[in-house]
Amino acid sequence: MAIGEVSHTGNMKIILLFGLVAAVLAEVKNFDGEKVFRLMPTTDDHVLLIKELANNVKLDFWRPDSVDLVTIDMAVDFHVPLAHTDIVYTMLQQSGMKMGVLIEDLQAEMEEHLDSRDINPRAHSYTKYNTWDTIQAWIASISSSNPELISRQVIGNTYEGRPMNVLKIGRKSSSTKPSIFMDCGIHAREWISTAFCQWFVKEALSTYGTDSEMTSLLNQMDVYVLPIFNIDGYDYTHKTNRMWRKTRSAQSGSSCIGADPNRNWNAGWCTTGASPNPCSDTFCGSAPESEIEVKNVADFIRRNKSSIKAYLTIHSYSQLLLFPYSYTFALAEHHNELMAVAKGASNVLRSLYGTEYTSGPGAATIYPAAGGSDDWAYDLGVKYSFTFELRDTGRYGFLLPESQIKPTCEETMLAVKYIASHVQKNLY
Ligand code: DDK
Ligand code: ZN
Ligand code: ZN
Repeated sequence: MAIGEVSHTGNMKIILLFGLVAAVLAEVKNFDGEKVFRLMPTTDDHVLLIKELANNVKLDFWRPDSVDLVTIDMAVDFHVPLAHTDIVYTMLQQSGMKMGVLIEDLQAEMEEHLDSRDINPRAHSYTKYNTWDTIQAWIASISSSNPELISRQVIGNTYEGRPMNVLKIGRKSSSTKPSIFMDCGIHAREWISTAFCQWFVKEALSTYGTDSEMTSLLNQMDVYVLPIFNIDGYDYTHKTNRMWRKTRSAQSGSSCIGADPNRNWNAGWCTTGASPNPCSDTFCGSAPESEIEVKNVADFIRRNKSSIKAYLTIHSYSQLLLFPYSYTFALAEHHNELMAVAKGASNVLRSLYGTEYTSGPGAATIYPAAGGSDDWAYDLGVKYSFTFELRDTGRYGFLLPESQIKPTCEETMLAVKYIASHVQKNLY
């Protein structure tokens, strides 16, 4: 065809193609020019102002996880939709509250945090943020890689029907061994958490037989790993909204979607630091275990209650190592021992790259929050129950660059192994 001549059907195809691409792109939330603010409320008026702002503008709270949890003298990080940036900025400036901008352009940061140089986006890598499809394929292949050390079981499906796989790692034995249960990815946007469970499985398999601590652990105990708890939410953060936290379940009487899977456990359920409003990011759900993912895991832990000696749950961000309670300020029966273990684990974590962690009971260390998995497991009788909040402290927040996956996982491994060896020495 000569230059200048136009093929009509070819044009139509191109137009259709553009339309399709635009439609697909339109579904992905764009965060161009949107900012993340860090505030330091030091008076009751400051706190009131933040609550008032949140009442009028849909703020996306990063830390704490909802406006209901904001109190005096805590760092408060939130992401502001573009349309409200100017008014929020002006009101904050007038209040005299100490404030700064953590992230200038969320979209730019979002593109930058995928900084791994791995070229094949579909291949699994321990140093990048894998999609659910890639993780699912990885689960299948790693669990059949070494039948002497690893097996898997499906403990149920998610709300949208995805299979929840628990990997069991430990030397095969004819009798039931004492065990540790660890989950990652309760919250969808906390991608470093999900990366850690994959790293842990790889390290456990590859250092068994050479690392004496790991060898002894896997000889005597089993470690159950749920690499990704909130699969529906995680998939949604990859495909539609990077900042999603909750499950993806429908809520009767509301157009808002999902409940907070770390407010949905039967432990002081919805009494503090959780919201009865389905539109809140800390919505406790319609009842304890209303979320099928929570029910599946709770059932698994109840079924294996006599063997499970420790429960570890991995979140981000803030660099904290927490233990019960969060639903009350009352100290746990084993407070002193849990505090000593948390401090020991934080010290060994820091020894690698100097990363500082704060340890303590949830209510006093981060905020009162009922319905959490750690409190539930503890009250069920799992004494060694810990919540990790991994890197960082807010520079990147949930958008921790892929280049930090390796150091974060390496240092976290030391803490997890420290806790595991304490558990192993104190079997009960
Ligand atoms: O769920 C939360 O808000 C954070 C992790 Se993003 C943990 C809060 C402390 C443990 C609650 N049982
Ligand atoms: Zn979390
Ligand atoms: Zn968190």
